[in-house]
Amino acid sequence: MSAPSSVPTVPLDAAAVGEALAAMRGHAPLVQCLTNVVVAQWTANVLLAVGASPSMVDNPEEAGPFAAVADGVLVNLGTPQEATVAAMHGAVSAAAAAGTPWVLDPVGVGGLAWRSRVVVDLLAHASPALVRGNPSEILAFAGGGSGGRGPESVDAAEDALDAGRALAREHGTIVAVSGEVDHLTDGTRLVRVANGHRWLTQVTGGGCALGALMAAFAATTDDPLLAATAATATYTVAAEVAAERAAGPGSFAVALLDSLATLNPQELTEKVVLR
Ligand code: ATP
Ligand code: TZP
Ligand code: MG
Ligand code: MG
Repeated sequence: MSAPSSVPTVPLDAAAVGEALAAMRGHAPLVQCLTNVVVAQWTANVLLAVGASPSMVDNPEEAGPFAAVADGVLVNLGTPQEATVAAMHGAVSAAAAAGTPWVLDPVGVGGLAWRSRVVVDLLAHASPALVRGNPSEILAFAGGGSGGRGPESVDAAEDALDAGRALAREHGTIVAVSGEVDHLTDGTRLVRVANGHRWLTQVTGGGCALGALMAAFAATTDDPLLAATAATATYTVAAEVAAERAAGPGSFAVALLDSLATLNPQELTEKVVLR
């Protein structure tokens, strides 16, 4: 496996990122979220604020039929139960049949055995368009690392880059590794997004909601690496704007919803830092 520094970086056009935001808002994609109980409301609020349409259809009877008509699907393993896992199988299977992009957030994978097997089983249906996780989750998913501390990472994004690149190639997907600088790769190309604010780590769902945003952009952007980049840029630039108005994590969370709603494509293009 080659060193992270050998991965070619693609300074994706900042203008294309702004255009992806405009396109996403123009379509207001219906995003089905099978996510964890901690972050469901926050995730729905983030999607609504940015201009997408969330629906948390996560029971085994309805998840499959709903995925057949949704524009994008998020599968987040944060608090899995047997019923929600059955719903995830139905949703992923139906999304694959419909050609609908699905995003996998393998929360806690590696450190917890049952959900690690769930991820392997879900991948048997089809590869996700995107995998979004913290560095420990990406390392564990690829078969390395020691697992995280519950849902939190104990590793740095750079240290998970080789694992992310290998995963992306193996599954034909985009892997997004979160951190102070987000690292996004399709296994060959690498995009770094250097926006954001540390308060995102002090609001629960800081990473989980980004997965939902990736599903919204994947539904309306042909290039999945651009979709991941535009979602990350939108979220992290809005976070920077919000932090200027906030006093701490609480007021920041409220301000972030405001800035997601008011962020315009031109401002996004001007403020995104792509490396
Ligand atoms: P964890 O599971 O460990 O909480 P996560 O990937 O779910 O990780 P966060 O670490 O909370 O979520 O990160 C969410 C987003 O916040 C990242 O994708 C990144 O854009 C941004 N971010 C994280 N840490 C920082 C930081 N120190 N400075 C600026 N932005 C950050
Ligand atoms: N426990 C299970 S899932 C979850 C917690 C606290 C939320 C994790 O959110 P994030 O986005 O990974 O910080
Ligand atoms: Mg977090
Ligand atoms: Mg997380």
